[in-house]
Amino acid sequence: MTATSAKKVAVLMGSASDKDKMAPAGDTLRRYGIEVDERVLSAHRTPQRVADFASGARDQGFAAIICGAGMAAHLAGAVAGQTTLPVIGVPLSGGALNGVDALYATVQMPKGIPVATVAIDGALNAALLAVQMLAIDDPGLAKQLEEHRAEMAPPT
Ligand code: RP5
Repeated sequence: MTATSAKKVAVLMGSASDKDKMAPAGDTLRRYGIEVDERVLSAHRTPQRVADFASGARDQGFAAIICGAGMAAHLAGAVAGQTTLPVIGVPLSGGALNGVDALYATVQMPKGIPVATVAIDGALNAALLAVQMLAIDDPGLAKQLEEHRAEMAPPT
């Protein structure tokens, strides 16, 4: 399958305990009519499953992969190392450092393997970024994004 026509995005999270914080990603993608596949996959608890999923994601028709994880958050980097699809990292709050650890772990990728990192608990923005990627060659999605922006604008 060619990725250019894909309208499917994966939303991965490191633990079932991340579900509430990652819910805005799936909700937002569905609002734009994009198919979502949400999975709990851990870079340290289930590393082989992460590798298997990420290395096959392009052939499975995914266009982008959103990864949310907290604490020593390796998930986005581990996924990015197994695919050339765009990977968007969501550092999650919690633990002794309340998300600053996850932010640094997610954003500070060494050169060559990028992870587009959003704010701590920024699952909604991660989804919007994925929609914007899909909208590059989809005028319908681009129009939806423009309408959404107009809704957010303060009244004049
Ligand atoms: C990370 O550790 C997960 O992404 C989660 O944010 C955090 C705590 O996980 P649990 O101990 O609640 O499973 O791997």
